[in-house]
Amino acid sequence: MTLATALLYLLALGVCAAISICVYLVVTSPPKRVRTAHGLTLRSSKQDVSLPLPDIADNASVTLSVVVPAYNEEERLPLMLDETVGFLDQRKKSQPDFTYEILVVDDGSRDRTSEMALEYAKKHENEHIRVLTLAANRGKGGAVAEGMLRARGERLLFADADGATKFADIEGLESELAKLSSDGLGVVVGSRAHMVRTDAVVKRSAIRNFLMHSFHQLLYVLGVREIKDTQCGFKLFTRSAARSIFRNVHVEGWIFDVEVLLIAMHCGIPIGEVPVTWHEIDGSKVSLLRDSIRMALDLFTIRLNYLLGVWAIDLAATSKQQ
Ligand SMILES: Nc1nc2c(ncn2[C@@H]2O[C@H](COP(=O)(O)OP(=O)(O)OP(=O)(O)O)[C@@H](O)[C@H]2O)c(=O)[nH]1
Ligand SMILES: *[C@@H]1O[C@H](CO)[C@@H](O)[C@H](O)[C@H]1NC(C)=O
Ligand SMILES: [Mg+2]
Repeated sequence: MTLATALLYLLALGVCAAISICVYLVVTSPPKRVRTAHGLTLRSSKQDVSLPLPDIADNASVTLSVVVPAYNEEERLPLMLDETVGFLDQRKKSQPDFTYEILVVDDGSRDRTSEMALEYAKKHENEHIRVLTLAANRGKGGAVAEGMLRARGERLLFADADGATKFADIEGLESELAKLSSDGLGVVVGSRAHMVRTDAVVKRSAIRNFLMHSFHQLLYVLGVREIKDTQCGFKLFTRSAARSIFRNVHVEGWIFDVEVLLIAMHCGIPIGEVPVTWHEIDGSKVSLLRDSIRMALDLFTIRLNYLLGVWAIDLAATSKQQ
């Protein structure tokens, strides 16, 4: 066997391997969820019974919804709620028309996250806090999507339960959204890109920073180029944008933010990015190695499925009437 034939065999082997990996990723990728009320309970501190579930297709009935995905967050959540409620009650005082809801989405926690949130609401006599409990754990993407589809706001923010972002930074997102949204469509994402040269990032472990840079390279190759920080847990949507996007998502894990942005781009929804204050909070639930591999595979899955047309964006689901 000559060197040339050996190389040819090797090449053929490589192509076969690549094709098998692609087929595997497409075959094992999640279908779009059929959204039902099954396994969802919505409660406030007032009633013990489950409230009727609102639908993102309905008209808004509050000004702002804050959706908080929470998985085993009984320890970190109260502090986040203090800050959020403090800010929003203050705004309510200065703007009598302003109304809000905080929708804590308990992602099938094994601790007392839901009970904690309800007790918090009762103790502070806050009727704006609602708790949506998912029967089983779905991942951050699943929790955010279910929350968005059951929220009532004209505008909808999702914010991490650890309170890593200073809540007052929502003002920057709101003014950017007011500027860029057209036809009621718009998304503004919080960004930590300005912090890359600061201690918060430099002091992180080398492996973490290496993974962060690789992730950015991968995103660039996959076509997400305008947005510097896709993963920040602080994103604001108009109601129409949330309706278009969250009825079309497939991915429920950590990488869901990328699919959210890809759908927004596909639908021609304007996207803005605004710097936010961010402090690393202890108790992160991300496992570096396992979640990095998962995220890289999911990225390819997303790209392949849209490329091959296996996942299609249902534009009818994005229209208002329905
Ligand atoms: N780990 C995990 N978090 C979830 C899940 N569902 C929802 N979340 C929420 O996702 C948010 C982000 O979690 P963090 O552990 O702070 O992770 P992170 O902020 O992406 O990562 P760090 O930069 O390490 O803080 C929190 O509000 C979690 O409660 C889940 O299934 N697993
Ligand atoms: C929702 O709002 C639109 C426009 O403001 C209005 O025409 C429609 O009747 C409203 N629908 C309901 C169910 O209130
Ligand atoms: Mg965090």
